[in-house]
Amino acid sequence: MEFSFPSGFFWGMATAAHQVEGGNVYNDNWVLEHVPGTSYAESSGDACDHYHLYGEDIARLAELGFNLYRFSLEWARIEPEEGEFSLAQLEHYRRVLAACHEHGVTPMVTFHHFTSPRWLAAQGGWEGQRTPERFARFCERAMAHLGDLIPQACTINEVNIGPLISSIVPNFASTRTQPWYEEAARRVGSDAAHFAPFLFADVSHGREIIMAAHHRAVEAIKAERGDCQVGLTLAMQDIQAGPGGEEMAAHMRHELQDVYLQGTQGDDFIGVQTYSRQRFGPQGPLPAEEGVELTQSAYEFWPEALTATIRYASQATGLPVIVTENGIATEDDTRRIAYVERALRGVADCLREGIDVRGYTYWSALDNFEWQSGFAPKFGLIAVDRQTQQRTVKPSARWLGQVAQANRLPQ
Ligand code: GCO
Repeated sequence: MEFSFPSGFFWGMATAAHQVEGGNVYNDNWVLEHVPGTSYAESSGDACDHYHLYGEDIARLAELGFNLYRFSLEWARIEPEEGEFSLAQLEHYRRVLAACHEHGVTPMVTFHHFTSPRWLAAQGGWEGQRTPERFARFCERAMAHLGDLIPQACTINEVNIGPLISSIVPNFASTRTQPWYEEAARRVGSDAAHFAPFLFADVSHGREIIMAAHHRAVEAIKAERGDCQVGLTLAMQDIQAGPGGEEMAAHMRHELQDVYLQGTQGDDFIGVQTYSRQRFGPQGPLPAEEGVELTQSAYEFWPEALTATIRYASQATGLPVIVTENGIATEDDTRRIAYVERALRGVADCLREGIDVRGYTYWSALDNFEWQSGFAPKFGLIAVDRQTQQRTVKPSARWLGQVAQANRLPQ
């Protein structure tokens, strides 16, 4: 069935600073990538050199028909030492924001997307009691310089990523006892017990700190610009019960989703990020079901997860939903189109049911640095030759751009 989206619907592409900019040498992740024996497949290096090529990337996105660009500010560039703010770097992001506005693209700015300055990591990172106040100070300074150009903001990307990873990756907690992790801790001037980059923070200390940081950030952003639409984003899976797994699935929904969704009161929207489903049995996570296609990141090809998570987030919070990330890692671009089309049919169903969905953002604009997996997984709508930094628009980008421009999903 053909479906017309509400007028003003956001059609976005997303990136994150560390995954595309290149040369982000001042943050904690750079250290993790560079210690001997690291579990990172490779260094982020020059990434997609988006730090210099943002102009052409934003122009291309607009030309393809998209009207929103979600990207993140790199805290470690803006505040490379505690309390030392770089006006030159703030000016860089002013130019990025201006490029969006010049092309009629709404910028959606993420203030924290996984990476943090080394000095923060040296002081307890995302288990440090003073981190919320330090993060709020950064948000305040960034907003003071950039706020007039920021209508939409995400405070923290995937507030629940730590517990999510440890619930599905066996022995993830033991990472912190590995020699390479200890060496990274030493390099930032800490020790393994106190070195807590965002992706490795222990949930028993981390959750309250992360949510406090979110609340302080909302205040700081709103104080500078009251009409800025602010929310957090959540890594959501359609959590399903396998045989006998009802209780475990309900427990995981509570731990990974509800406790965070409950902390969004007063926000302007909830950012839903979904890639797949996850089934649980009585003892824990179940492997992919036999016969279900796998993506490059070994997730089940399960675009219907988006419908389920939009409904879940909307019902739990009563807030408008923005899909801040949805996508697939694949070398086969026809599977990307198939995935997005099915996901969008689900968004259309949610809108028909009366759920206030404001936009759909595809992860990612570019083939980029996928954290520990390096550059192998291809999430991008646009391919990047990392020798020449030349971009190649994939058919999926044109397909989704046409849907965006028409604001309509064809039959
Ligand atoms: C996340 C992040 C992105 C990832 C994407 C694909 O959701 O983990 O926001 O940084 O690259 O999700 O795994």
